[in-house]
Parts: sequence; C-alpha cells; structure tokens
Amino acid sequence: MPTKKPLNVGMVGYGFMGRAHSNAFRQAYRFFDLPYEPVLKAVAARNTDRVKAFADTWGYQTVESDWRALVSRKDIDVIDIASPNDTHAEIAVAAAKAGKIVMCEKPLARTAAEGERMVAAVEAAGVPNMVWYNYRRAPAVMLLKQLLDEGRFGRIFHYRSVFLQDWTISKDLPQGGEGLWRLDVGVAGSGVTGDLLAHNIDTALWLNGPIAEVTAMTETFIKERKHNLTGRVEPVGIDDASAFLCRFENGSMATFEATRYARGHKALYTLEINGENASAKWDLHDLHRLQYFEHGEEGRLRGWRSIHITDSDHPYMKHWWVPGLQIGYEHTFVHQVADFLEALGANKTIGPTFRDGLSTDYVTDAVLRSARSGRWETVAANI
Ligand code: SOE
Repeated sequence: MPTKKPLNVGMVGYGFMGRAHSNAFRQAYRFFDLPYEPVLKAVAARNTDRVKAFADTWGYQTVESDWRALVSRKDIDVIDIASPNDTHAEIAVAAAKAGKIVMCEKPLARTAAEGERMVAAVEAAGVPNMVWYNYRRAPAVMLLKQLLDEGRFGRIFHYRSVFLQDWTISKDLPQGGEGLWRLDVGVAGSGVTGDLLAHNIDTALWLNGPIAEVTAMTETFIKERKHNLTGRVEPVGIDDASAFLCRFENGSMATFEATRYARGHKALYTLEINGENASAKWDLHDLHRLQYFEHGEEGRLRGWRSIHITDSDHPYMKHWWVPGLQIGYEHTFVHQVADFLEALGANKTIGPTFRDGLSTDYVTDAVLRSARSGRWETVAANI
C-alpha cells in the first residue's frame, strides 16, 4: 500500500453538491489505493450557523465565512467550488492565482466567456483542475467508453440523450435564494440547458467527439415567479425545457432534450449510441446496467444484452463489494476523486478539465443562441 500524502481541501458551499463532494473526499482513499488522502481542512460559506453545522456533520476542521479567506490560507491545497454558478468564475480565478488545485461543480460557468477566463487562469497558473461532471464515472458509462475506444461500434450514426425531471411544475414555487437559485437566471446563467443538458453534452463529447452545429428550441412555461430574495413577483429568465438537434464532427446526428416539466420523471438521464456494428443504451434510473447489442451476433438468438456492471473486471467494481452487489449515484463522485488523485500522483491530466468544461459551455451557448435566432448555430471552437 503506497504512503498517502495529506491533501488539504477547502470547500466553498454546503448544499447538495457540498455533501456529494465531501462524501467523495472521505470515501475515495479508503476504497482506492491513492497517493493522497484528502483532509477536510475548511469549508466556507456566508451563513455562519449553517456552515458550522455542515462542518460538524462532515468533519471539516475549520470554517470561514468568506471564500477569499479560504483562498488566501497557506494550509489549503485544493479549492473545491460547490457554490452556485454565479460564484464559479471569481473563486476559480482567485484560487488559480493563489496556486491552488481547483475543482469546480458543473457547469463550469454561466457562459463560455466566463469559462474562458477560468481556463486562462488555471492554465496560466499551471494548476491541476477538474469539473465535477460525475456521470462519466458511472461504471456502465465508463465501460461504454472502453467499448467505443476498442472500436467495437464502427462508424457512429446516431446519439440521443435526454434528462427529464418534474420538480418545477408548480406555479407556486418561488425562484431564487438557497435551494432555488437554479430558477434565477442571474445566478444560474440558464435553466435546464446549463443544469441538465450540460451533463448530457459532457458525456456525449467524451464518448462521441466534438459537436459541429446545433439547432434548438427552448420554452419557459411559467413566466413569472415570486423571488425569494426580493419578495416580489419577477419575470422568469431561465429555460424550463430545451431540445436540440445537432451534427457531430464524426458525421453522426443527434437529438438532446431536457426539461423539469416531465411529470413522473425525477432524474431520467438516458443516452443511446448507434454504430455500424453495435448499439448501447444507458439509463441513470438503472445505472448499474448497460444495454448492448452486437450486430456480429445476428441469428436466431440475436438480441440486446442487459449487462449487470458489478463484476471485478468492470470499471471501478473491484474496489467495492463482491460480484452482483450494486453501487449508486454517490460512487460516481468517489470515482472522480479517485481518478483525479491517481492522475495527480502520476503527474498526469485527467478529464473533465476546465478546458473540457469550456467545450460543454460552447455547446450550451450555441443551443441558447439557436433557440433565440431560430437558426442553425455553429459551436465555437475551444480557445
Ligand atoms: C438538478 O435538479 C440537479 O440536481 C442538477 O443540478 C445535477 O447536476 C444533476 O446531477 C441532478 O439534478
């Protein structure tokens, strides 16, 4: 077992993602042989009572009420940004300038312009960086990536992916403030395009390569909502639903859709890829399975295989339980920490980096642009 060096983490934020990240930092070095042991050194947030309670629950040693104090601390190696989207750029740029390793919750930024500043900062400082696009690291999705890299699919014709939820249908739901900042366009940057489709796009770019052009439509079903911070009824600026067609640079065509208005669906992230020789499907509600069809097996017994991804020769699974026992959502974050720390120890870079996050931001920008223009829009190339 290699000796583990301590790596001091300073996290900003304490919401849903703060819990997912903290759990990952605590679990990764216990289940994986890693060169580093993350130490939960400090957590920063403006609400002192809430941040203290969070620190007690998760075992953070100290708290700060201002992220700037956290970034200036000499005893912090990693700044992990788990706060709302409008804070990402300023914190990341300051953290990079201070020479910290920077981790950032998705989407990287509210716009690609903001993302470009973040990429420039981490690259100028030469600091390791990553964006928490966690679904790449579901074992079934990682297996799909391996199958694609092995060339089993041949030429790719189609990619289709959706992310469906139903939690904002009530017109009485307010916008803004803790827990509901995702409905406030100023804070979130966009609605489901940046919050949900960004996941679909990140996985798709990783599996199927760059997207060349898009044509999109978005809709805001509830036009006004009470704002939690002002107390006034205000226009809603986010997209409640977003759908687009696109062409990948490899010639395949694709459809993407996300909404928070699909009654009955809580987090239905699905993806499907159809190649000349094989097809595969994945569904977050059944995340430990990969559906796989291979053309070479045509014949009387042809059919889709439903592969239960729990064996020790499946990605990540030898680090968990015995064959047949499943893992879940939180493990995707644990895997991301494990892969990142392993790469850090070997002086290697592992995606999704800030630059990868920016590639997704370029696509979401093009989607929103196309929804406004009603035309096909080209995806800007990375800086
Ligand atoms: C929105 O409800 C949300 O929590 C996203 O912000 C997450 O990124 C996604 O993984 C689950 O849904």
